[in-house]
Amino acid sequence: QQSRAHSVAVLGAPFSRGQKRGGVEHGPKVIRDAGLIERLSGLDYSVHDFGDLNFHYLEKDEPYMDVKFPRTVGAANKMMCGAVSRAVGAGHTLVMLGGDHSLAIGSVAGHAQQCPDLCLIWVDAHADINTPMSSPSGNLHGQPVAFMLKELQEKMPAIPGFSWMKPFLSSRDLVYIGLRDVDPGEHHILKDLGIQYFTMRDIDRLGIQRVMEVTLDHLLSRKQRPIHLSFDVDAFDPSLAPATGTPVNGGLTYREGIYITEEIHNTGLLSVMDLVEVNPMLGASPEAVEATASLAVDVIASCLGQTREGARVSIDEIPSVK
Ligand code: EXY
Ligand code: MN
Ligand code: MN
Ligand code: MN
Repeated sequence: QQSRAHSVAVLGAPFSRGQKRGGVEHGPKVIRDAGLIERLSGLDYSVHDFGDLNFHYLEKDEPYMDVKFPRTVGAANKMMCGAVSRAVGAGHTLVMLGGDHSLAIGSVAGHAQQCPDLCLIWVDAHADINTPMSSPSGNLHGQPVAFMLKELQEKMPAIPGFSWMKPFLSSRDLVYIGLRDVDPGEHHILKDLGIQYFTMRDIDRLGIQRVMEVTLDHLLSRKQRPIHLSFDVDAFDPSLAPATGTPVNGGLTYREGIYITEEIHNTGLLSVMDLVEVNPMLGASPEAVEATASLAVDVIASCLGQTREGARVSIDEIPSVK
């Protein structure tokens, strides 16, 4: 039996200003509608649904250089940071439901306030490590990791809306899994900082078992510490997760995705997870949206101990004939 917190908090983050497509703010609702709370309760947790954060979209929020909605995204993340910090401080394992991936800035920052020695596993088709200068789009959901890393401090301009935070993560405390759409500037940063990453090609070569072994060894061999998992649903192949804003062919299979989360659960160290970029307005059909949301629920349940072997909730003996 893995040691685990018996209290899970769920926090919805209906926010979309980190990118330009509408609909991702409805992610929390469709993931809840797919049965998240019931699934987690069935895993024997006491589940605290904290509801949704109430974000404010500023009416006047001019781009800074090319960065879109900087003050709105900055304020949302400040709120996120406080909420995550309080939940972790109160002893919950936290599940954050996005919303777009810019929200990870506040989620990881809030987690780090309580757990300064945390490590970060980023499962995504994208590296989300553009700086405002390297970004091809100006969208902040492609930049959250750049805000976190101490090593990039000098490459980051002072973006309005972000004066509340300072970079807090070392590049050696981060591992990427699932990459297959990395911009030139991002590739340069990954190489320059020596960040550990596994592209889909690496998963093809090594297999997901070896990828997870190296990932956990890289992050945990020096010391056991809290894990933050930031899971972008677009890491999955678009055939499995069609309802998302930036799909990229050739993604994770269902089994690879679930193996990743099972291994993370088995460490007993998962402390906060984000599940982001589910956009119900982009599914081609209601079935496509339901498939994506239901996949999100499977990922979260697996992170929290649902096994393919069964035996999660133990019984004492074979039921007797009545
Ligand atoms: N790399 C591209 C950009 O920075 O605009 C695309 C980023 C998509 C980010 C999605 C959420 O993971
Ligand atoms: Mn167990
Ligand atoms: Mn992402
Ligand atoms: Mn992505």
